[in-house]
Amino acid sequence: MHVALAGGVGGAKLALGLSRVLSPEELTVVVNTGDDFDHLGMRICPDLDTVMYTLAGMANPETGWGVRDETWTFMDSLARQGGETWFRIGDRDLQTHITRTARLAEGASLSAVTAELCAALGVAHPVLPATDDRVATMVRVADGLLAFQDYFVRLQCAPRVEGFDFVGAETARPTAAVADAFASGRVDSVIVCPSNPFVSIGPMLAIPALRDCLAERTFPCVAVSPIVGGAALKGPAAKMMVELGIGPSPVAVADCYAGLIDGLVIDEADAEDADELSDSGIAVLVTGTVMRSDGDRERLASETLAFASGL
Ligand code: FO1
Repeated sequence: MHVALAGGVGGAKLALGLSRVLSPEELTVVVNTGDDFDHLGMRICPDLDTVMYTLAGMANPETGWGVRDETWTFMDSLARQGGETWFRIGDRDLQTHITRTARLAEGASLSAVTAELCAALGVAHPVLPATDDRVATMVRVADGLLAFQDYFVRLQCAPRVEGFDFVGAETARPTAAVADAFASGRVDSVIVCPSNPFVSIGPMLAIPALRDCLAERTFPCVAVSPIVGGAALKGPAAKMMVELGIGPSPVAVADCYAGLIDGLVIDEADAEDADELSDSGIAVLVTGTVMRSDGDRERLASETLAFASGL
């Protein structure tokens, strides 16, 4: 069995590629919950939904998040009534948040609700929240702390970041399904998807028992760099690295995962970083990592799996 750790849009793309070359018995996708928040009375779990919609073939191709062929009647009505519209929830997406919120209020765990939502959308591969406990990513800026979606969506990642806090992570436990997967002795490899190392993968690695699974691994763990040619394909990873004074480069990505990965997949545009990575003891695969088509996603998934199995 292979375990993929995934966050937002970039992570979901590789998770889709992996799901096309591995059966549901062969792949488990563990997803970040640090972005989750309560908004308009609903529990929103952006990364779980991005992975779920992507694997269901329903993701909005323009944004990567939300649902394709979306309509915005709910947002328009909300705007007319003077409601908060900085976080855009489409009509087709709305039902997911309502169902999740209602089931959580009934006492169901996030794991159970996620499994129900995935089953209803025909997603066969296990999509597991990293934890059923609340973990909230906070962004440290000059003025104090910003809740993640305030930073990411409302302020469009404009403030300069000084660091991150993952509130609740220290006492959070991996879900039973995640713990069972790692305890099964059946893990062939862990693939860290090309998600933002700080805010998509970081909150999961801040959960002590999950971090220990990687730190004490008996299987290969490889990451795919989300930084290509000094830029992030999507999102603020490169901007964050510059503001934190550590990059942006695949070497900086490897530093984020120090002691937790055996190999890094980097883009041909960053081939000159290969020697420095190898010298630091990280195996390197140089290939095309930009996923424009499903063919790209499958090829990168197959190459990453083959790379991991050779370590
Ligand atoms: N991202 C945005 O940039 N703007 C939005 O209005 C927005 C709404 C939204 C609604 C539901 C959902 O599941 C995701 C949504 N996202 C939006 C994406 C999301 O906030 C981020 O991509 C992730 O949290 C980062 O991985």
